[in-house]
Amino acid sequence: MALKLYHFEACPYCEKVRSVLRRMDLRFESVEIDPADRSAVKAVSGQEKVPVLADGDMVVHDSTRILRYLVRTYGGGRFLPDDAHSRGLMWILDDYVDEALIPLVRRVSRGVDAEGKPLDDAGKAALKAEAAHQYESLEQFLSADGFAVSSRVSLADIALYACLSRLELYSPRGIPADYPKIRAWYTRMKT
Ligand SMILES: N[C@@H](CCC(=O)N[C@@H](CS)C(=O)NCC(=O)O)C(=O)O
Repeated sequence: MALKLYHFEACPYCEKVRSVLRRMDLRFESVEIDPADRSAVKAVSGQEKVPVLADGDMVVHDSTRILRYLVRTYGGGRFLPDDAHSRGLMWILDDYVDEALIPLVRRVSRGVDAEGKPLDDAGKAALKAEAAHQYESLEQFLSADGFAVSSRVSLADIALYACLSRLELYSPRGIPADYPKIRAWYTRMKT
């Protein structure tokens, strides 16, 4: 088997890549790492973050770069919208999920600031208000039917779903009930 993925279950960036591999019917060898021990990841990629994809001698780290590599190499055209505007928006959304949403969701669940320092009650309340604002934006953005940037699933949906699915898996609250469009979209992604 040529493809090898270094990852761990709780990692939303890894889930994004696992999901694309599954949806593209690409078989891969799974190297599940201990988040506390990055030695195998460092040895193969020269850095410590997961996911890392090895395809023979080609080693790619960073979930978005891995997606671009997979689409380019194995033809994931059906996950790209047809028109240029929607394609651009798709990559912008992917970046938003990686750089804004995932770090925010993590900080809320851990109750820490951007440097990882514990927040007081006022800080936690401000962070929750920020998360609510992001949910409201997504609620306005997503439609009652269809997907993020077109009528079919694109990489933007997969990135967002990977983030929210880790939340649902590890947080007792999951997606709050007062966001019906997000929940309906989530159900469409699940089925
Ligand atoms: N931008 C990277 C982020 C990857 C990332 O932060 N992965 C986390 C696990 S969910 C990690 O390995 N963190 C270890 C670290 O920050 O040293 C991507 O999209 O792959």
